[in-house]
Amino acid sequence: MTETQQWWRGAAIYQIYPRSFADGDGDGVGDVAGIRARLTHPRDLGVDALWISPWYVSPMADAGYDVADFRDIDPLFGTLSEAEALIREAHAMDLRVIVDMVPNHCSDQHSWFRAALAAGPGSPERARFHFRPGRGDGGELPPNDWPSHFGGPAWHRVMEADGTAGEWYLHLFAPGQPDFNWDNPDVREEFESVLRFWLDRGVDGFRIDVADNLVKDPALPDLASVPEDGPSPVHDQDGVHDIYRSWRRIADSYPGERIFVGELWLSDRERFARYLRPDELHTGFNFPFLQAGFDAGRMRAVIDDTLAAHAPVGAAPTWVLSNHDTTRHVTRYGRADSSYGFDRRRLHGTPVDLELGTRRARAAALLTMALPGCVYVYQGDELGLWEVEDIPEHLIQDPAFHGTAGADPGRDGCRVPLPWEGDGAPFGFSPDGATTGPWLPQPPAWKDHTVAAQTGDPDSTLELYRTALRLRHAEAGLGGGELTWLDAGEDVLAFTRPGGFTCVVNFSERAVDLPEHHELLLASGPLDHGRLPSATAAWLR
Ligand code: TEU
Repeated sequence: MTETQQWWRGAAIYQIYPRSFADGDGDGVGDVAGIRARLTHPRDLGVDALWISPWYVSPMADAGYDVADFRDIDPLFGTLSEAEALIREAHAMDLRVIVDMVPNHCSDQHSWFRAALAAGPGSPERARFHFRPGRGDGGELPPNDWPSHFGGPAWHRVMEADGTAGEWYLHLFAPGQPDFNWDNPDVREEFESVLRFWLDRGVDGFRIDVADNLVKDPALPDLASVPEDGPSPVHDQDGVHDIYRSWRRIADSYPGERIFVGELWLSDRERFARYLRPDELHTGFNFPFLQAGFDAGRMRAVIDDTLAAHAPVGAAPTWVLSNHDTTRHVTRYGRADSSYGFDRRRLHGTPVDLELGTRRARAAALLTMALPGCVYVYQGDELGLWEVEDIPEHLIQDPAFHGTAGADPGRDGCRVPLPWEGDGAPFGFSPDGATTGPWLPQPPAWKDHTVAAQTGDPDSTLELYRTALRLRHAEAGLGGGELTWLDAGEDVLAFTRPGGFTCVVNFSERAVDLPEHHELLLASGPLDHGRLPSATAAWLR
């Protein structure tokens, strides 16, 4: 691994969702063997690091975000020694490896939770979680009014050892994901040990799942009793920062630069930036940018807000267009309303112009890669994949779908296995002779979107990403550094970066003139007699 100063500030990071990246053993589900066999893909794409979504032992109530053992790999994905080999092989290709850490909750099959159930009310084992007696005469009502993200109350009642209905435990997500009690010293010690376990294995950092949720108001007050403008009892409690200060000390005690990126869905920019103080996390996902939609005014406002919020703490911003939880941006940008919110059901299934969505997605890719900071690519972004919105219901696995009886369409549509090569499913996702098809069906139209079909085609989205990432590396002014806006007219965003680099994105309906330049470095689509067409971006010198 070559050591560079603060590598994350300008890094391009590729998110691998192991279930859906590549299947090495032919069971229809991606695995570590598949990732190892396909490592040349992110290398050739030109990214600096991989973020690997959870691969730990899990009953898969939430696709691996329900962890039963933080120190081992699920047999579905492979073994710990394969994971160690993957880390070594990635390093040998100059790819850093970030693993997912899920500290808010574990699986109901985790040994600590099983011990808590067995030990009964009032035990030290239960104190590691949030167990409470129910309300109502017989304790038949949940302890408070908190809802689960996946539908229904955030509480589940357990059966005690004597066979009677007993206490309730808190789960902000699925019932199979009990929340840890972060006021308990065992929990803190355990996670510090888990971090060391993976740092000892050479990982370069951690993506922290729901990073602002860990600490709860100890009174667990009803949401209905909390003033609307007051602090939330569930999100962004001040006490969470202590945890990250101690985590940072651990990461900093290791050689090389080991980093954290927090999953922080916080709209308050000042509160967000607190997580990025110099002794806390290095970076946090910038979701307001993802949510803005393809809109010049909203995107510019978010970019300005982002830069302004990060400056006082000296942190590097991140730019994310999609991930394993959000509707793929080709689809979002193909809709009349291209914004994104948690009410996925609102837009799901409404008309999509995939051609328009693709043009906008390509332009947005050049925009994000030209902005100051670190850029994330979710597997399949580089292939121009869209959201699959017609998965047969009986195949859907996402607890967000099942917990809401289908009212929430869920997130499986962005988790469909990648197409690598060939004219039909499984498109090289599984090896020849696989016993079953991919865990979710791939659209036949993806035959034109495989890695093989796009490789060498200069007009393909894959080659656009490869060229853009190569230029981004070569241009000294990209990655970290300053941005200066140019006045390029209404509905056009244009800015310069150090070294005479200019990025222009045309959000308007008509072609516009390009600012003065002597070299066109790259464009997201063909120019129109030297002018920049609608929904197109260009990089100039
Ligand atoms: O996501 C947390 C989160 O807040 C949302 O993105 C979540 O997907 C949404 O509220 C569900 O409707 C993280 C992970 O990225 C996600 O995959 C996990 O399901 C979740 O935490 C629980 O670990």
